Amino acid sequence: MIPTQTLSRFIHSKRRLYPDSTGELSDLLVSISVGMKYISQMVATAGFKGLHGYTGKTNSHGEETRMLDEEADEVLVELLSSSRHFGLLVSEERDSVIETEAANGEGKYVLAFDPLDGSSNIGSNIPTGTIFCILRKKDLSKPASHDDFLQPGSRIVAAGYSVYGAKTSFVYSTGTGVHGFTLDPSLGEFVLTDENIRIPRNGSIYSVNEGNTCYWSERVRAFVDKLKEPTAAGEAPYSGRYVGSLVADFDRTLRKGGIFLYPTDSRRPSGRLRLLYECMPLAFIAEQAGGLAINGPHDVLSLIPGDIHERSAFIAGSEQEVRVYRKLVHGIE
Ligand code: P6P
Repeated sequence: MIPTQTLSRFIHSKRRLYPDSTGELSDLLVSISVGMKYISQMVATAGFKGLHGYTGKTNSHGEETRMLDEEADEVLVELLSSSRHFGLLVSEERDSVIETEAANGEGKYVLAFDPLDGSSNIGSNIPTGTIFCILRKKDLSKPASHDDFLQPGSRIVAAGYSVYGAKTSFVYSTGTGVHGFTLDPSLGEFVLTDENIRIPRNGSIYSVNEGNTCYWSERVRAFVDKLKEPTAAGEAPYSGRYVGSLVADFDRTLRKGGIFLYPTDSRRPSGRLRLLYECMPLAFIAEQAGGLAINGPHDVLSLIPGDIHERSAFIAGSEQEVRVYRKLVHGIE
């Protein structure tokens, strides 16, 4: 049977549910998926094109940038700036907001993305990915501004991520469920492989960098230790899985259930992951799939970034485990 539900056909079929939709959002998602195809190719061929190395420059966070980070960033900025749907862009790789080709009045949306998350793993063939979220401008009658990125995640209109691994997958939501696609290299198309992904209510895997244990609070340590013990009912302890690439760890948690956690610690009191273009988009996906995503005491989607590169704690996954975490660590039901 030939794969018929390509991404474009699926997105446009969903659009028919909203007769008054302009199709702009559908067009955006297809544009983003084109960028992901380019990046998938770049990642797959980086090894013999000598693109695994560093550029010798540092990004706005003082981190050494890899050639692939820069290449992925440039592909997305060029593609999405010319789409004229976005008033402004934000990339992890750039200090400030990025102007686009949208004339002043154009561009109902703003887009924030991490062009190549996990790129530090690229040399060892560990999965990497692109993460994005789309917000509607606060005032459609005005040109986009920096302030349009400082909105709560509950205002996201679409979000998603890709995983460049053994296969290239693309997972997105526009607020009506989470859908997963796989790139068919022979077609050059993303084909629907998982319609309406639901995260299991609980799981048996926990995902955290245990190298940070000595920096955690006592309560975080107690929570993780508890996962490693057989339960009173005699159930086996959780399995530990940590890739060190957010998209890979999150995607496994989304599909298998359990919990991913990157809490604050004494070294990183504000957290390690980026709120706007890592935590918020993945929180949107987690909630759309029936899971939860918190920064500890608060739902990630209720947070308003104070800065486009703000960091946050991120605990996400099955409803049961995330609720137990919030109760044990923060005393919140
Ligand atoms: P740590 C990769 O550099 C990244 O930004 C995420 O993809 C990943 O979840 C995290 O950092 C890993 O951080 O401190 O465990 O190495």
